Amino acid sequence: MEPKRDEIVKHQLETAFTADVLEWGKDYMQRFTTLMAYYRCAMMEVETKLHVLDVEYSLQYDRNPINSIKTRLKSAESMREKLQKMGLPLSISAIEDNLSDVAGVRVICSFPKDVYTIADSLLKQDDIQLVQIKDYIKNPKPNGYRSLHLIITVPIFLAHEKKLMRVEVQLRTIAMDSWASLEHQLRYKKDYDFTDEMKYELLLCANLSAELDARMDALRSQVKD
Ligand code: 0O2
Repeated sequence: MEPKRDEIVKHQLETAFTADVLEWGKDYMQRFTTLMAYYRCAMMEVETKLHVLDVEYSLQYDRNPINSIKTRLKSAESMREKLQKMGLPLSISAIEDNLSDVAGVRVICSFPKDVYTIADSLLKQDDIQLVQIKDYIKNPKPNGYRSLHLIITVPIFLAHEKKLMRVEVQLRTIAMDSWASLEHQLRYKKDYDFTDEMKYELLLCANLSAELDARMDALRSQVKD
């Protein structure tokens, strides 16, 4: 931007907002950025714990129970939509107090049994607190979605304090993940609802993926035997 234009924009902003309002906006952004950094630290903590478990199990059993780990921070747009849906104010404390999935860790395991082994080992750690568990593997969603969802708190150690941060951990097998990823793509790419036939077809695909998991798990236990 040219210096002259820059000056005009600055002047317009200064007359539209008082210095107090601008200062408040700056402070608010700083608090939001800090909170997001804390969530990022919490994801790193959980990711490290999972890597350690994977290494330990691979030493013990000569194979890796975890295929891959993905982390994501919820976008500001998604947080806004969710708060509005819940009828809550768009504020930093509303995010901290009411949203459990700002920090998300997705763990893709090799076999269904690994999902529970990793979840149990993570939950046994004395600095991890379980807030909520949703077992969509034992009780799949009506559309066929399967995964194990945990909401946990994990401490992050800052220079002068310890903060407990909430993290959503989704554990699933490769087969569950491929179904969920494709279903997500289909659902979000089209701006129309699935027809009943499409919903039924998706459910059949989910059942196929569940059967694949069960058969692979049976093979895994034979190899172990
Ligand atoms: P994103 O971008 O993945 O974060 P809530 O989380 O409270 O809004 P709910 O239904 O109580 O809603 O939570 P739940 O059941 O624990 O599921 C939340 C997350 O699980 C979703 O996050 C998805 O990641 C995943 N999920 C749940 N159901 C489905 C499904 O039918 N298909 C697929 N592909 N994923 C699902 P977000 O916030 O939708 O999105």
